[in-house]
Amino acid sequence: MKDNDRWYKRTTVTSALPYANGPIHIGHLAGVYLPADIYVRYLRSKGEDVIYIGGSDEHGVPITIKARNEGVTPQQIVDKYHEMIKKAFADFGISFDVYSRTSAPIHHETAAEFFKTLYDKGEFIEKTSLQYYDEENKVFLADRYITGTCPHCGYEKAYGDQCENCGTSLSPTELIKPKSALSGAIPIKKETKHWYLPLDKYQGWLREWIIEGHKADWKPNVYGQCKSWIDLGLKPRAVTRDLDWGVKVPLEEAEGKVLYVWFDAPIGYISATKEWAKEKGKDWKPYWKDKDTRLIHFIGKDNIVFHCIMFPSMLKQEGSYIVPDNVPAFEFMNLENDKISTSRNWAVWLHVYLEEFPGKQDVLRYVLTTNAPETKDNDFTWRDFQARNNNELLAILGNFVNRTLVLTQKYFDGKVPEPGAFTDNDQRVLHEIKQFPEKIGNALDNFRFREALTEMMNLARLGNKYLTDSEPWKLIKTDEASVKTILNISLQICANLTILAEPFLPFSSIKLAKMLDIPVHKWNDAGRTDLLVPGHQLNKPSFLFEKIEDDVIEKQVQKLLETKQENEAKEETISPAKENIAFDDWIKMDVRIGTILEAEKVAKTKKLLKLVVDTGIDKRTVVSGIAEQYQPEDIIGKQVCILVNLASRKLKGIESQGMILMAEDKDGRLSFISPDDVFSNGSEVR
Ligand code: B3M
Ligand code: ZN
Repeated sequence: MKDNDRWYKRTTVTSALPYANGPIHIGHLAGVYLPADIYVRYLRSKGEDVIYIGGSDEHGVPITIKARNEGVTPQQIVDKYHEMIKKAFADFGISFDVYSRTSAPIHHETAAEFFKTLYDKGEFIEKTSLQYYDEENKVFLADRYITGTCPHCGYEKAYGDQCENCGTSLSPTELIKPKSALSGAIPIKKETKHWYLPLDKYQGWLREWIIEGHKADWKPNVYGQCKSWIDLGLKPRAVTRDLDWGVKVPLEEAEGKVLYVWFDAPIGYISATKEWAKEKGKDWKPYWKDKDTRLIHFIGKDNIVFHCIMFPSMLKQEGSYIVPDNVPAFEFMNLENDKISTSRNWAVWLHVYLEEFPGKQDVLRYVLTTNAPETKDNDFTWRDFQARNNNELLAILGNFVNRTLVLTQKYFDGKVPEPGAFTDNDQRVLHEIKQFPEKIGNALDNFRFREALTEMMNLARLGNKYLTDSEPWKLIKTDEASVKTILNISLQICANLTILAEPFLPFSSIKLAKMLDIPVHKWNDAGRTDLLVPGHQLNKPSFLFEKIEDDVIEKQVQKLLETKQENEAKEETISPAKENIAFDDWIKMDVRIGTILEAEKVAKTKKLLKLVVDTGIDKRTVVSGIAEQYQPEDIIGKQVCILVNLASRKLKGIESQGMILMAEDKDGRLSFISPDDVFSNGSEVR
């Protein structure tokens, strides 16, 4: 087979391994699994040697946190969601050749062996560093297991890797008053060794392989991200963690350590292939080690660095593997103009959709592909879902097929009629039918799924228009021969649709093939206008699609409205009062009225302003996290309340001597606390 300028024998297609800590939603489908499935079905239809590899990503800290929050083990979490995800994919027609899981023994063996190969080659940098350790639980603390006060905005529940209040990414040692999220105790710092993949060492190869080698065929969003990372300069990346859940590091000295989840997970593609090969009695190696194999990863844009920089570097350094040919990452799908969010239950869950819309898998496949976030984020709305079903699937594809089959039943007892002489219009239509396989195939070869689906629907439009323009229901009275020709050509279009629609609408393709009483032919038969021979007996027609009524959609919109109201209600709850303090504690605080004399933005931060405040006692510098809501020029001269006896600390290299008191409401709006009238600086606040 030829892909642009490269011959290949087979294709290995993977799609990102979803974390087994929650259900699949339409964002996952639109951005990753649906395009991958369409692409694989298309290659299979062309008779190519292709495998589609999937599985659950079952390690990582989010799973251990969910397990701890629910009082169960991580294995119980992944067992529950792995089965749920696997079943939902199967019911939706995501046609994996294997759907495995990274808690499987074959994966632990494969990932450990991969690590050991790189270790034995001396690839890793070994580094000992001080990490926070919880003495009560006798465990090192992963970043998410450390909480404390954000040094930038004072938020007291910041995590060791990020402050969710001001968005600043942090390292655990930056947190003020860090404590263990496991025991609440103050953690100690303890030495620990980890192994690092020296990505900086692969900078040259990555530049040549990606920046020079894939400028033309990788999507701009993918190519651009890789280029900026490489231009920024890559740094060594730790590939081990002090955790007890994951693939154990296969070294004597690494007791209590596991592989970093993003080191082990992509190797899951390889272990899943081994599992598939074992089951099918095939050899897995050609799919990962033969230079005539194409490797294609379908992912969301948040996984680009792992699939274009980290995993290829691992494969390249291991030395016996191929590296990806393409990584067609998609952007994100939003829901009713808001970001899909598992924690806010703001999603259309696949397993719920399948329960509430039985038999309508293809409607969702159609809508999510038509709106696929191929080059920019896109939006799913229930009204659009209804409109696409009623005005496109039903009115064009369904209507054309139904009229053709009903008229053939009515006039010719459901037998394919013998065509007579072709008019110019007939010839034109027959010629156009032949163009569709290439138009659709070319779009799919270049990962342009929306365009490919539109072209498939254009074939149905061609048939619909041909039937409407030629009006066989009128002609039958006077010119039966022409009606035979018209319906024969229309039936050939239906037969072509069973092939060309199959990658996108597999359920409808099978249903239509059954009505025509033919097998779903291979792609190479598409474009033929003799797929149905005269005299062939058709089965009784049924409807491919049905109208979706307003009340059905109203129910879904209402459900989302209730979710939004529940979320707002949660946000509305005022944070509970902190624990009581003694009066003596309060009087230790020295709050004064001060006036802002100067104000400027702090470079490279979104939230921070550097202020000079006249406190009546002195003029001092204070850094304040108010930059997103206040312009420096607007607050010069403003009188504020300032805590003057707060120990000074460095924020972004600036000595901050005190804190401006601000009020913050449930929507995150900020306000100064100012005196009713002009007060002299230094006035005491009690
Ligand atoms: N588990 C999914 C995500 O980041 C992640 C993909 C792994 S693919 C090897 O959403
Ligand atoms: Zn913060």
